[in-house]
Amino acid sequence: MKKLINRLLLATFVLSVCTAVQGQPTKSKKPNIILIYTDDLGYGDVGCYGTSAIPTPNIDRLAKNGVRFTNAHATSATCTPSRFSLLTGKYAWRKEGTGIAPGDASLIIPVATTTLPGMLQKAGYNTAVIGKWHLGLGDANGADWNGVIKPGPLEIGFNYSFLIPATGDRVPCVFVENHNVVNLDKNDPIKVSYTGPVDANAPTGKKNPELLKMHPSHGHDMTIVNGISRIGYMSGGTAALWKDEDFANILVQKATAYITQQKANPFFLYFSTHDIHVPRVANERFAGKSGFGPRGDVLLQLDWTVGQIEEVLKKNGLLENTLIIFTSDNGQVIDDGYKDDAVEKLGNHKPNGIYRGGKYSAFEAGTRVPFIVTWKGKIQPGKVNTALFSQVDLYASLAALTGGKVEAGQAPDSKNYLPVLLNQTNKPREYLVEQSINSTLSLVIGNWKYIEPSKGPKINKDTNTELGNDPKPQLYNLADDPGETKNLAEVYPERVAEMKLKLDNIKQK
Ligand code: NG6
Ligand code: CA
Repeated sequence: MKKLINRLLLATFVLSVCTAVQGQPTKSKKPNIILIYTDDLGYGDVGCYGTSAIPTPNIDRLAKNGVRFTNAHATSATCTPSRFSLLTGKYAWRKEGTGIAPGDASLIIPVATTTLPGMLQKAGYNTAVIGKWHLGLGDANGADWNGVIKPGPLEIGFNYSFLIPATGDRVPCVFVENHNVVNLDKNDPIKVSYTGPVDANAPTGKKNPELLKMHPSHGHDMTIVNGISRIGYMSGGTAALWKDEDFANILVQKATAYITQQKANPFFLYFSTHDIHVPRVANERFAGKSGFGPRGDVLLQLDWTVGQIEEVLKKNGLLENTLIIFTSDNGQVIDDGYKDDAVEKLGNHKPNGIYRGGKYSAFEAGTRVPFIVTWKGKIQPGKVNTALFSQVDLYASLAALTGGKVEAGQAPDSKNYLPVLLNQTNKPREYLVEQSINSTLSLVIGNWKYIEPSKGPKINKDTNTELGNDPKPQLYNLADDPGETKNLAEVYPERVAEMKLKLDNIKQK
């Protein structure tokens, strides 16, 4: 009965949003949507998830004012495939070339796709991406960093973009606004290569460690920008080079400007923070403040960022009409390639919570991430939702919320779980697929998790992450054993066979 009432309430609510829109001229009645997509934030990195030693009051307030999910997942344990799935509603493992993208990759989302922002655009939204992109830019020849950089976000459904093109640790270390590098001096053109140095005389992290303010622990020993060596080689573009210390400030400024400008329209902002990815270089306001080294400092900075976004919404009177979703693209990692004291200063902070693995892994901490949703006056405050939920469902769920349309052939893996998103039910997804770095797939149904056999390595030695690979099938009961310590595959061979079959069918879909 309660369920039925909830459903009716939801139907009336969605209907009233939509009729208000159809009934003109109350265009702004459609809710704004802000998706705060953080980078490498672990399940336990946030105060309200119970195992963080680092205060995150602003993020915790989102949870206090909204709903906190305990079983929500990114689709993948790394960035590019998670973002691909989020924006297309399609599992990345269905498409070749969607693994971690090099900084000179071409746009990996075909321009014919109606993406999540594209769908919202058609439903009357102004759309923006601000922050980390990491989905490639340019055509098959790659991006023309010195000219018009396209196709990119503007060609796949965004009205505005301000990007860290790949990651903070990959060249080119410049911002791209819409189709152009910001502050580019035409007389100092940018050259980028991922195969070898573009300027044989230029210092690199490998040759010139004396020039570094942060040293690599693995990889990351190529071109030096701002005293930090990166992945890949670049030269030129000196006036355009970023300072890592400014990332959070600049992204907040851009988001504030966008929200303020668009306040009369329904808007969708995909706000993709650099924090807490490497290199972890906090602004001086946060550097040294956490007591947990740079990783803790950028976590404070991320929390500040979230507070700023809420503040600008409040200032513009938008909190009642804005759905805020806060989550991460994959789980935590401690040493991801720089000697930044993250291991040494971890102390009693538990970025994994009770889960095993981490970024890159098939174990739960690869994809189970913080997921918080607030909407003042619409979502009951202070609730916890235990439903199994996938970020791949944001596409269809947000379509349902906004009167948008999932067109035939688009978003094939996305299902409408709007009632879950708004915490009107905790009906779980029927099943969920997780993808690890080496594309080992896991299937979760209810409390059961099946990890398919894989010849991949057991451990990522560089990051010291258990990857969850095993040549034998694995089966875990996540209710009894959330830490995935007891492989029950030999105890329940029939369940293993069933889940294998189901996964094979999903793969072939
Ligand atoms: C890895 C990088 C790591 C990080 C990751 C992508 C090395 C040795 N490691 O290849 O530092 O950049 O790619 O992270 O280069 S993600 O969050 O964008 O997926
Ligand atoms: Ca990431």
